[in-house]
Amino acid sequence: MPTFAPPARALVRDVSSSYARCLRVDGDARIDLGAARRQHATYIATLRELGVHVDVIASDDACPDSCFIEDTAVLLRENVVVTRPGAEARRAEIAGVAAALDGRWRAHAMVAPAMLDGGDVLRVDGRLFVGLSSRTNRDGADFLARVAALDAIDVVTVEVRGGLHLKSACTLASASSLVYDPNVLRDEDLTAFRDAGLTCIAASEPTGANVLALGRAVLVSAAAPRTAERLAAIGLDVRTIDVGEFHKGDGALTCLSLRAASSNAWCT
Ligand code: CIR
Repeated sequence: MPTFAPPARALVRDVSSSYARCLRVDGDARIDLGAARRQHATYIATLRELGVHVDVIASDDACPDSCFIEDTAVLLRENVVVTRPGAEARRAEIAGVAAALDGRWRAHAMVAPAMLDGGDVLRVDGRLFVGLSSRTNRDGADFLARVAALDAIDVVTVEVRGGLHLKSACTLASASSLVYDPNVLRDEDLTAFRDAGLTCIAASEPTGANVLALGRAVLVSAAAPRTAERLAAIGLDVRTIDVGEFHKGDGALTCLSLRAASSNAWCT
């Protein structure tokens, strides 16, 4: 049985000089590129401090959203799905990421009409919960399910009724606990997660629902101090980091990396 462990490796992508033109719901939110780059550097340094080997792909100035690399690929065991992102404006990001994935995985490029963003894919051990959202359709979930089956990983779909992605509304804080935004997910939406053995913890702040579990440590946004306190109270090693400039672009902690498990382990 594989154990839950921090990823052995993570792939991140530098913040594009055009990041201030990223897709976002609140077009009035003024993005500070310099602050975004500093926050991104801290994110990378924190992963490294926690023992994760981080590779950084150069940014693409033609792709404002390219730092949100999680959406572009789903790393499985031997296989990787290179996605077809739901937003057409983001599809040019794929080439740079596909080129950076080394020969460790067999790559499967998603084809139309399938579309899927990695932010809709929540891994819990040998299962992927896939959110059907404005960015991920059933063809995308089916494509992922076919590839995941090659690695003996199964797929369960979940309706995403609010927010951008499934993982904007819920993420793992540890192997056995899930934090969620109670404004987006109702009690009945949590049944599938509870059935998978997860304890569901309501995040006190919406930005608290996207955390990044790295073994016993968990990264929490500095914008979610009460969620951080709650997770510390259940014994997790909470690291708060400021990702405010990425919240302005509708992103958070998981979306800034693609994570690869070490052998005989799984990670979020
Ligand atoms: C977008 O709208 O696609 C980006 N501005 C934000 C993507 C965030 N991705 C993620 O949470 N996985």
